[in-house]
Amino acid sequence: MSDTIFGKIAAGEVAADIVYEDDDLVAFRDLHPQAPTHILVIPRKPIPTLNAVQPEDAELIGKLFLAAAKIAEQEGIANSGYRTLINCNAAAGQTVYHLHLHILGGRPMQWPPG
Ligand code: D5M
Repeated sequence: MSDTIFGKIAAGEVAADIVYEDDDLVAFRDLHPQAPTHILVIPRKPIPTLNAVQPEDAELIGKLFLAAAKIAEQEGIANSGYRTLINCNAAAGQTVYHLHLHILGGRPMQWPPG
C-alpha cells in the first residue's frame, strides 16, 4: 500500500500539504511546483501507471477528474484556466510510480508541452 512516497502520503505516514481527501483520493501541493498552483491528485489505491488502470477502476478515474475540477474551483483557477496531465512512464517524465493527476494553473500554459 505504501511502497512509494505517494503511497506513504496516502497512508498518512509522510506529511504533505493536503488540500482535499476522501475515501478514495488524496490531493496535495507538489513539492516542486511548476506553476503558481500545482496540485497532485492520487487514488489511495496504489496503481503504478496509467497503463495499469483496469476496467474496474473506471469509476475511480472518473472521481479523480471530478475532484480535480472541484479543487481547481477551490483554488480559484477554474475560470482563468488550468491544465491536468498524467505522465506515463519515464520518457514522459514520470518519476513516482503511483498514479497521479497534475493540476497546474495560475499562469499561461504553452503548447506543445516539452
Ligand atoms: O510527478 C511527480 C511529482 O511529484 C513531481 O512534480 C514532484 C512531486 N513530488 C515528489 N515527492 C513529493 C512529495 N513528497 N510531496 C509532494 N510532491 C512530491 P511525475 O509526473 O512523476 O514527474
